Amino acid sequence: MLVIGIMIGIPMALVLARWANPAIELRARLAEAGGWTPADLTADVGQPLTLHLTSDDVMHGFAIGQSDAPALDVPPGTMVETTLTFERPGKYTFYCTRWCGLGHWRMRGTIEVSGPTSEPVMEPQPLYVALGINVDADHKIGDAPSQRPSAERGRALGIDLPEEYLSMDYYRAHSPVDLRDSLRANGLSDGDAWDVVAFVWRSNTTSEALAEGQRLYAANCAACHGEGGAGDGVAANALANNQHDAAMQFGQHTQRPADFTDLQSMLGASPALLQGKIIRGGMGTGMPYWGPIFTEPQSWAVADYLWTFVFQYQEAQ
Ligand code: HEC
Ligand SMILES: [Cu+2]
Repeated sequence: MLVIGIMIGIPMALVLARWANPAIELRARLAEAGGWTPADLTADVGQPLTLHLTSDDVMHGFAIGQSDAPALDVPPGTMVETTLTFERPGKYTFYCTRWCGLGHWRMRGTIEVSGPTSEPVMEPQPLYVALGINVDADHKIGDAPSQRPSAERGRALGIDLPEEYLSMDYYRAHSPVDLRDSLRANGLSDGDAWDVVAFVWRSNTTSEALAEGQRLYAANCAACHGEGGAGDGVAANALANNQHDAAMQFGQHTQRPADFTDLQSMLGASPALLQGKIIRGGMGTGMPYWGPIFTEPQSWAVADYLWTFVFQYQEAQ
């Protein structure tokens, strides 16, 4: 009896465990062919969720937003198994990490994780919302300098700056032109004022954040905004001519990607505005939203990195 019990019981237990938590087959296809199927998954806190990932066309990638877990490659024709366990309830976004064409950015899905204590986690308000910044408003200035301001020249001026301009809170909430105007009112020449602005901007980030920002930019932004930030990535013309797949599928009017080397435009934008546009996206312009993909420090790191196209810093020239 005992032997029979073990012989039947163990396989039964295994079958039951598999049955209670069956692996979910998650198929990847180009966004225009349907993206992820299924795109909406559910899980329970603490319960393993096993996924069998396969691609029906080209190489895709799989990662969960706002997590440190490394991305998985999902090659066509093979099955990749992964098991996820979530510690906190909430809505997680999974996304493709491999450039698979113009619709790549739309290859996203969600995992709704419910838990025993389902009190919603209070998300802090993004800074651009708290400051009432309209991230879609034009912010060009009329009198941009003819060359890129230099943090090194600004530092070398050795100016004793009033304390209020040196805090992170000031930096994130103000545009370079705001600080330029304050410095001019304090008697600095225009050229010196811009260099001091570059120095203050550089003082509010770190080499580590800039390196992280550069990595995120190359992986996620360069295809549209270009390696050098000039708005001339491989997808730029399709966006400008409204041939982007978002335009064709949803009748949206996409635009040319922003040019981060355009001093007139960038010097009128605050870090909060840039980070706000990054997390919220463009709402139909073709600029994707990255809020569910990046952690908060990552979204600031990539915003900090955008200033390397505007100012001459020591690194990342
Ligand atoms: C699929 C193409 C595409 C990708 C990928 C993309 N962008 Fe954009 N982005 C755009 C377009 C188009 C605009 C202009 C329209 C708008 O502002 O909504 C834009 C605008 C912006 C702006 C607003 C600039 C300003 O002066 O107002 C910021 C900031 C920005 N993008 C940052 C990023 C970052 C950072 C990434 C990568 C994490 C990224 N974008 C990825 C297409 C893209
Ligand atoms: Cu893909």
